[in-house]
Amino acid sequence: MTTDDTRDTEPEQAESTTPEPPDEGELPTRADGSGSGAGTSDDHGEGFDESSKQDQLDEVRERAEGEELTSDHGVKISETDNSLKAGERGPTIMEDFHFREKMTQFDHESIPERVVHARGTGAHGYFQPYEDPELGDEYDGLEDLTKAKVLTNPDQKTPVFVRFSTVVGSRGSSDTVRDVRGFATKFYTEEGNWDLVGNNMPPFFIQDAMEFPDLVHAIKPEPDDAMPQASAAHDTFWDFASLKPEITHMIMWVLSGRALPRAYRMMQGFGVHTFRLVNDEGESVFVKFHWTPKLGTHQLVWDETTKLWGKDSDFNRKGLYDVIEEGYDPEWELGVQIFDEEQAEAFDFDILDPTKIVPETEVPVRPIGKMVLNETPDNFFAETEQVAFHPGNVVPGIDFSNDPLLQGRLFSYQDTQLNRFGSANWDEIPINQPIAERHNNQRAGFMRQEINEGKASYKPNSIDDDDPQEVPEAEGGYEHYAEKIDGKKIRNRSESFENHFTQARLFWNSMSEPEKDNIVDAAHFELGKVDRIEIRERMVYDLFNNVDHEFATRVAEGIGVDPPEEPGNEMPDHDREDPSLSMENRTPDTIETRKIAMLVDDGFDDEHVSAIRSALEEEGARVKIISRVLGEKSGVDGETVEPDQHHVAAASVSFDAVVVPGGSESVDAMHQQGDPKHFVAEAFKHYKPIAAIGEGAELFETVDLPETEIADDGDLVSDTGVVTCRNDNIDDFVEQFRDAIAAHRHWDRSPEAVPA
Ligand code: HDE
Repeated sequence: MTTDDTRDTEPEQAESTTPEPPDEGELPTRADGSGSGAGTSDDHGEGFDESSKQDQLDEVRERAEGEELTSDHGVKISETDNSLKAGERGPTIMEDFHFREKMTQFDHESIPERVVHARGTGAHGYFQPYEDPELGDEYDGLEDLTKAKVLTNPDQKTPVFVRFSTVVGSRGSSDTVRDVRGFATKFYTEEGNWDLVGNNMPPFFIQDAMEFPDLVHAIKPEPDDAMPQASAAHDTFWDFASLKPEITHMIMWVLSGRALPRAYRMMQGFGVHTFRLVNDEGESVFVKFHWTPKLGTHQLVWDETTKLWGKDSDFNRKGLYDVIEEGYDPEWELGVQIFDEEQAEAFDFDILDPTKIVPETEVPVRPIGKMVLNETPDNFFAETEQVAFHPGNVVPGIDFSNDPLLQGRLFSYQDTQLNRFGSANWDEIPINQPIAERHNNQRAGFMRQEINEGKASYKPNSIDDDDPQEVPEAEGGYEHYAEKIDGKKIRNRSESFENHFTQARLFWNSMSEPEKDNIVDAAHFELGKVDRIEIRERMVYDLFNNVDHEFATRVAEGIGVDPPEEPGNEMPDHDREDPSLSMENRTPDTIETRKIAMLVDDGFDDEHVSAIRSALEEEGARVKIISRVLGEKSGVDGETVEPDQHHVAAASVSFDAVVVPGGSESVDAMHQQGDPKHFVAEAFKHYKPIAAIGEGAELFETVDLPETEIADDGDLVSDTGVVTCRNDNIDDFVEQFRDAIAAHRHWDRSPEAVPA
């Protein structure tokens, strides 16, 4: 977001028919477009709505435009480039308060980065439950299951701030590393803040919070040489992993394309742990939270990610920022899996074990609402860096399970904020403040902002009428679910946490062949970086061979380990699959927000350029013109275009697809340049849709795309996502290209021989 003036309006819409977020008061529809609703009355507190958080932040926003320079204490400053000296060439004088203040502020302007999830990016938006019963017969709302209004009142848009992150890398590391992604949402609900601090993968590495420091020490850069940065591909991580069979399921996810998300807006999110919902009667069911992106769940490929480290290392951060600023507001559907004690008992895993998922084949995901991110922060430090999440922030109707990982997190997050902010008053930082009113006797500490009036800061008190008053549960006071617990104090792990391979195998079975290939390739890279052979052997024999024998054999063959002769003793005897696990089944038919490179030079075919651009933009794609140098380019019929980027700065890895329009002069010029040919070859190598029309198709012939048919005169050919056209039918050409873009990646290619 940029100025105060534009804050209350929607970001400027791109020149396209990009769907706009619903107007204030409009009821939400399903992320897939179904459902609608008629307006109903708002029974919530007066003035609480989607913009409540922004209104609150407005009070502390500061803009220096047109203002005078002052010290922190309001004294006008006459000169800020030269320190005060004893004589023109003499030493600096201590009394220079402006120098001292400026330098002290600078010396202290960094705070400790997060020990994990240091690199991230954030955005504002809102969450709104769907209107009951627009989702079909099955849906009957959650009112009977939870008293949390944030999840049940379709008239309520609750403001949110979401921070996405990588886990392992430090604050300045690259975005596209192989890693889990954090997906943390702060809901500023009318009943207080609720933080859903999740990841983009539903299981976790370990089963008990006690193991977290070990996991993180193992995966972070090694302690002696501080290498490698932002990567698991080193001995200590795989040493730890190979000795912890419970990690196997998560390892399968981390080796898959899930760890290389195309964009934050194309990523699922999961609450990971089992939580509880609690209703007005104090009854409880278990719940797992799922975020499903409207734009599909998509991945990058490994070679592409490594190039992005250098060419576009802010790729995911920039991706989120750009789409919101350009007016395409990313959207997710919130879904829940609900199950009770009895169902939980019947599963072949323990619902308290965070290395397990509840397969969607067992309990379907029930959609309950949508989240839209529609505003970028004004200040990265004040908002994205200082936002502080805590899974212990829950509201009435949402409660914890006994998952030992979750229980440990309830301590760690508060503690970590003390380290980051040096004060228990981190909740007073504007981005962390609830919108709900708060009154209590915690009134002091470092950097206290609020001025609490009154004499009594204790309870009970008679001096101030015993205020602030406790609130009975029936009137909205938080009450923990009264779970009956009867047990011995014991440092132990439940036997029900022991099944380590069933779901790892379920995941492997559910992958398409290209996804399996990706997993094997990833294992070759990761374990190929491990020096110690015994670690590589343990991974193959003790873990992978208990998932799938063929998988273990394929991994072994690439990393100098003798392939196992027999399947492992613990390999589960099942061939179950869960289609929801494969990203290939999460590809909706849309090209919205995809970034398309159009390669041109002077003498391009005007009709091609305008027809392709308008047709794709009409469906919400973002077309960018790329040329050898910046500055106006002219078409044969006199149209001009202003390139968005030039070859020295642009790379195919930053785009989803590439198209080369005709125009003999333009294409001849590109024949003389290496960059456009490399651009096309590299996009092909990364399985992206590529298209060329008219003379543009000649460029594809020069590039020599293996086993791919290119259109002859009079033809239109679409072959494994390569669309070429040598006739006048531009409409059909664009349609084929559009479908190829919607498919995202074309795995049925053989790009191995492409020199890119
Ligand atoms: Fe975190 N985690 N975590 N984690 N985590 C942190 O808190 C921790 C876990 C997650 O954008 C830290 O404020 C422990 C699971 C996200 O600001 C820290 C354990 C899941 C973020 C911490 C876990 C997560 C964090 C570091 C095992 C998915 C970034 C900075 C018991 C459900 C939030 C901070 C943001 C951040 C501890 C495991 C997600 C140290 C002890 C499981 C998305 O408190």
